Formats: sequence, C-alpha cells, structure tokens
Amino acid sequence: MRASAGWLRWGRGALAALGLWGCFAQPVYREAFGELDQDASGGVEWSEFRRRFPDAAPKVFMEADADKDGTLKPEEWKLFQELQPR
Ligand SMILES: [Ca+2]
Ligand SMILES: [Ca+2]
Repeated sequence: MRASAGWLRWGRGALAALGLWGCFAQPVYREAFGELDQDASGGVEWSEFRRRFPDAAPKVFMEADADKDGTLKPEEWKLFQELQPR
C-alpha cells in the first residue's frame, strides 16, 4: 500500500515537472499558417510542424490539433496562437 502511494506521488511529480518543462521550452508560435504548410496542402502535418519547430513536443501539436485528425487547419492554428501567452 505504502509503495503504491509512493509511486503515485512520484508520478504526479514527474507530470508536474514535464508540465513546467513544457512551459519553459515552448518556442513562440508566431508563424503564419502559410509558412508552416510548406506543401500547400491546406493542413499542417506533424512533419511540417516539426521542421519549423524542431524543439516542440508532440503534445503541443496535439493540443493545437483540436479535432485530432492529425493535421492543423488554419482555424486550429489561429485558435492555438490566440491561446498562447504573449
Ligand atoms: Ca501540408
Ligand atoms: Ca485538425
């Protein structure tokens, strides 16, 4: 019992640390949609996103991809930018 509580606490701590790291490591997402969508397919795929933001965590892309279809549409990117701290 005691051991599992310890693991739980460790898990929470690790999650908090990851969250903090995410905040500090976050680049500024000011790029226009057209600059990200390099093949002009109308959507930004993870590979395009990563090319532009090599340090970005997959979590960031997943957050921006509001409908979880694996690509960012202009509306999704715009909304994501509006949610970013300035
Ligand atoms: Ca594309
Ligand atoms: Ca999407």
